[in-house]
Amino acid sequence: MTKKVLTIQDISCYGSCSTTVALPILSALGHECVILPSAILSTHTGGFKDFTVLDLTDEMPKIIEHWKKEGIKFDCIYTGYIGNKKQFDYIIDVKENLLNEDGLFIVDPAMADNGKMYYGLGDDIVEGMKSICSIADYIIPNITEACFLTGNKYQEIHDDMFINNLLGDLYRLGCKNVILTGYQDDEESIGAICYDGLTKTTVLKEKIEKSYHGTGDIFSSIIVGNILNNIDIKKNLDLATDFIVDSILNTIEDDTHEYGVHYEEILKKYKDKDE
Ligand code: PXL
Repeated sequence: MTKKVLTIQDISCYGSCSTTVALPILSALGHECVILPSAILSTHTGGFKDFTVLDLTDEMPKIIEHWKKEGIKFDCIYTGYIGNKKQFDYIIDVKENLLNEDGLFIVDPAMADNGKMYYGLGDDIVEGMKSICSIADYIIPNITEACFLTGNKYQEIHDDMFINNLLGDLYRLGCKNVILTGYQDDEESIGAICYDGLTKTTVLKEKIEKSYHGTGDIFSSIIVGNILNNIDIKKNLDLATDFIVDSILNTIEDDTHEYGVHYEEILKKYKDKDE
C-alpha cells in the first residue's frame, strides 16, 4: 500500500541532493512524497561559491497550519538538512500533530562530513538535531555527525570500542534505532550498522576511493522507502549500500559531475529488477 511520506529538508536546485533526490527515490519505491522545504538554495553548499539561499522558516508554520486545518496526516516524516535552528520547533510540532499514531519519524541529521560541519552550520544546529534525534524511531547519521551528536572524537578508522561507544551514546539520545553510515573497520571496506539497543546488523562493502556530495541523502531515501516497504534491515542496508557503490561507479569517469552522483540509471535498473 502506498504510504504518505513528508520529507523536511532544503531544495538545492542544482546538486543532486536533499529534496531533489528524496522525491524521485521515494516515489520509485512506491510512496507518495510530500515536501516541506526548509530553504531554497541555488546549489548545495559543498564545493560551490556564491550560492544563493532563501530561508523558508517563516513560511513553514503557515504551511503546517494549513495542513492541520485540512486534516492531513502522514505515515512517515523524514527530515534532512536544516539550516535554521528555529525550524526544529516546527519539526517537533509536525511530528506531534501530523504523524499518524503508528507513523515513523526518521531523522537524517545531515549537517557534517569528513570530520567537519557543513559550511555555515554551528552548535545550534547540533543541539537542534539532538532534540529531534531524541524522539526519532530511526536516526541515520554518518560517523562525523555521530561524533558531533555525542561529543566523541572523530576518527577515520573505527575499532570495536569506538563503534560500540558511538552506537551506545547515539542510542542514549533517546531514539529507537540507529543506522550509522560510513563505518570503516579498515582501509579497504566501508559500510553501515543498524543498532536497535540489543542487536547490531552490519553490512560492509569494498571501499571506492572517491566520495561525492548527496550520497548520504540518496542512502537515507532508500532506507526510508524500504523500511516503509517492510524490507528487513539486513536486506535494506545491503540494497542501499550496493545502490551507493553502483551510483559512484557510474559517475567516476565523468569529471564534470563532481557535485553529486549519477544515480538515475541505477534507480531505473533497481525498478526494472523489481517488476
Ligand atoms: O547533502 C547534504 C546537503 C543538503 N543540503 C545542503 C547541503 C548539503 C551538503 O553540503 O549543503 C544545502
